[in-house]
Amino acid sequence: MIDLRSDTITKPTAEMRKAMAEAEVGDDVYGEDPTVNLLQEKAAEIFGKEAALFCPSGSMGNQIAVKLHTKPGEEIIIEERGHIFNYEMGAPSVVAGVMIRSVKAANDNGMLTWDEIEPALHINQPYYACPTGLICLENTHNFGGGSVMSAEQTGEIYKRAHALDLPVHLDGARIFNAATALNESVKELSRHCDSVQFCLSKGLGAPVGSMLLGEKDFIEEARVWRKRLGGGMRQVGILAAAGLIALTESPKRLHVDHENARLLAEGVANLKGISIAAEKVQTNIIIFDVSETGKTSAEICVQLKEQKILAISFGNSIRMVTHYDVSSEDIKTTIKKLKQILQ
Ligand code: TLP
Repeated sequence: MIDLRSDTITKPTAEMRKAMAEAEVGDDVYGEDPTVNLLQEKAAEIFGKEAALFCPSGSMGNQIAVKLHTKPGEEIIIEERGHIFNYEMGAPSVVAGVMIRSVKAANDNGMLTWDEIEPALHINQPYYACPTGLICLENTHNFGGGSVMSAEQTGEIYKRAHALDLPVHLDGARIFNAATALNESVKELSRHCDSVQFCLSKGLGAPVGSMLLGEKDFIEEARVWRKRLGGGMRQVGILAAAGLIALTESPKRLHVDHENARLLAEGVANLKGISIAAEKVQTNIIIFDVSETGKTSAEICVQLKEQKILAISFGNSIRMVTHYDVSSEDIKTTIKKLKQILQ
């Protein structure tokens, strides 16, 4: 199978499995797992944040952040295609008791500007308006096609938000991909946010885990909420050991995934009925519209599966994600098979 459904499907490398087998462990609920502690210290150092918390998933990291930054009855602002809004099963309303005010970015890459955010805010409004409590950004923007937001763009939003006492949370599930594409450090890209979540288990290849980072007090409180949500893990150094390799080694090769994604985008852009601006593909995600092919996206995905290629369909589009288990040969095969299906 050539599995292009997501970079979440990556399997741990031999090096990760060895480190997992040999990991020193302790009870992390008591804060006594040395490998988890090392991972948290290392992540905080790399991101230039005071502290970090190892979470079971990106969703949990995001939801703890939303909970801690807001009060029930408030609104959070997020781009219309944002993951926290669409793919976390309404958790902001369940966990934090907040509503979501989504804003559609004019740019189809999903990146919001302050001019788009500002009219959606409820600040200093009459008491019966629902007050804004948080702005959530996403970098890379998954359903914006893996698009990237520069430190300047984030900085502008952060500066304006802070002038209004509004915190900013960054869903940086794939922030290392953004850093690679922009040739920028993750520290710089997450400087302008009060908290950031990134995933070890996507393109970085760890089997499980995400990190939530922020100020020391925020992370102490996040530890309480992680446990409350059932995310207190015990001898979890076996997972943190893989996470340490993901954090320090895997970013070095992400450019290969980006090259493969570009190759794939250029290949499919030439196929009849497919619409994608290949030159806009910046990281490891490509999303293309198939409405002019005469087939639905679901039909195409079924036919791809018969050819041992997996992709995800939604609406009129198909998403394909490159990762280290996909080679440039696999990309060529995918383009060839897709061409046959569309003929
Ligand atoms: N994204 C998954 C699916 O849920 C869509 C994927 O295959 O891309 N933030 C962003 C931007 C994400 O893309 C994801 C996962 C998450 C958060 C949640 O991470 P997990 O799956 O660890 O809860």
